[in-house]
Amino acid sequence: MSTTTASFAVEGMTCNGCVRSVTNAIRQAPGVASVDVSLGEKRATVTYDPASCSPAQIVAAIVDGAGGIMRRTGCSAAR
Ligand SMILES: [Cu+2]
Repeated sequence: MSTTTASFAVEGMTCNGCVRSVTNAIRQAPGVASVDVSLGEKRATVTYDPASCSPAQIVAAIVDGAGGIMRRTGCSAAR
């Protein structure tokens, strides 16, 4: 499969637990080959197969999978 790499701004991460949540959420999107989430840069770099996934699906995966967690501050560092 041929892959492409894109990076996405991810706001609201405060600790490595958030990084893990975001990483796991992105891995749920179809066609994702690798995920690198940077807490310091507030950024997720995703390598994926553009034939089976779109950037919008990756954004949706982040929002659905991790956005709720972070919005509720379900983050140990934030409590
Ligand atoms: Cu956290």
